[in-house]
Amino acid sequence: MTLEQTFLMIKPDAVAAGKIGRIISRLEDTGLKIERMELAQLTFEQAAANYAEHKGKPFYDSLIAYIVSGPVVKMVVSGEGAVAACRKLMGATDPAEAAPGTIRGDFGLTVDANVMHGSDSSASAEREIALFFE
Ligand code: DAT
Ligand code: MG
Repeated sequence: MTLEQTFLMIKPDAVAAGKIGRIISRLEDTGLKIERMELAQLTFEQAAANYAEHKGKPFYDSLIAYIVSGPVVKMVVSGEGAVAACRKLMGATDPAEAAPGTIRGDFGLTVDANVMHGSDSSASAEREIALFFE
């Protein structure tokens, strides 16, 4: 394992529903360190860049509309193996399939409002941190 940074985002549904504190507690409870954190309204350009790999898929337009629909909490989080650790804490993409005890499993119901985003690799993390913080 190596000390890594990852990019996380609490999505509009979870911010609107007042789940920020409980989600952040789970990150801190495992020993991950929050290095940067900001409440922000994403621009359309940031949303499109973050989800470029999904352009053309049936859910793309609604995904972009959703992610800019209200404030999000964007974060840089660090720790040993932080990318994989955060993906594990988040659980499967679809909350209906995410295990109980995971953030998506416990705080979400449907894939179109699935509570959190987390980088899927160190390369994605580097790109996303630059996109959202630099
Ligand atoms: P993840 O967010 O777990 O990395 P992803 O990169 O495959 O998942 O998809 C990005 C986001 O797009 C996901 O968080 C929610 C949305 N999404 C994915 N598949 C979907 C689907 N079949 N229907 C609706 N939204 C979907
Ligand atoms: Mg992804």
